Amino acid sequence: MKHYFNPASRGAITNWLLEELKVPHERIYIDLAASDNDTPAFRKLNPMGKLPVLVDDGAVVTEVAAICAYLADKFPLANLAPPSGSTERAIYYRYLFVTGNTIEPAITLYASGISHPDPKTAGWGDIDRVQTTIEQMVPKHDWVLGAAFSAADVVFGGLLDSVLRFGLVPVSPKVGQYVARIRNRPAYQIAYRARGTGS
Ligand SMILES: N[C@@H](CCC(=O)N[C@@H](CS)C(=O)NCC(=O)O)C(=O)O
Repeated sequence: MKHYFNPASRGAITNWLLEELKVPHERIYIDLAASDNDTPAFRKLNPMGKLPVLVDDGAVVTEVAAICAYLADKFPLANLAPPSGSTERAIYYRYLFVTGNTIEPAITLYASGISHPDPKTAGWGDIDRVQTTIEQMVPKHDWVLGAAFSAADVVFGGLLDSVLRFGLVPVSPKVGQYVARIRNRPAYQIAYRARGTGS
């Protein structure tokens, strides 16, 4: 299994999931400043030229949520994904998909000082609705599925961790406390120790 990664990219989130799972894999460092992601070989893997990318048994998986969901299912002993067809699985999917489809685009635009001219048509709506959604979806205690930590916390919590780190939008103390719980996880701390070192 190959993980194309840079610690200063969203690959830090998939790296954290790999650390939660403790599965052996080959880490391939992609230097974005040196345009390693612009090479024909890399573009063949991911025409978007973006990190992270996971290659496993000939399957190329891109997108943070897809990689995390795939790995959580592939290594069930770690209990990072609820059973298929369960109520918990429904909630789990919601967190996996809302993060990249809805929360991230709205926050990215907002942080760039742009508002979409037609938020009713744009799938991610507007920043006010997204902030309300974050506030409602962040758990008061524990994790998004209750006592059981899951890959949904890595995806959803991983984005909120970046939102706080870069001060992208104001958040409530409840969100801050959830991110503090995320940052307290041993696997998070090991994964993020690599951040900025290029290792
Ligand atoms: N939607 C993608 C976003 C990936 C992404 O934007 N990665 C950035 C780094 S954080 C990247 O590789 N940028 C390099 C580029 O666009 O040239 C995902 O969830 O994986």
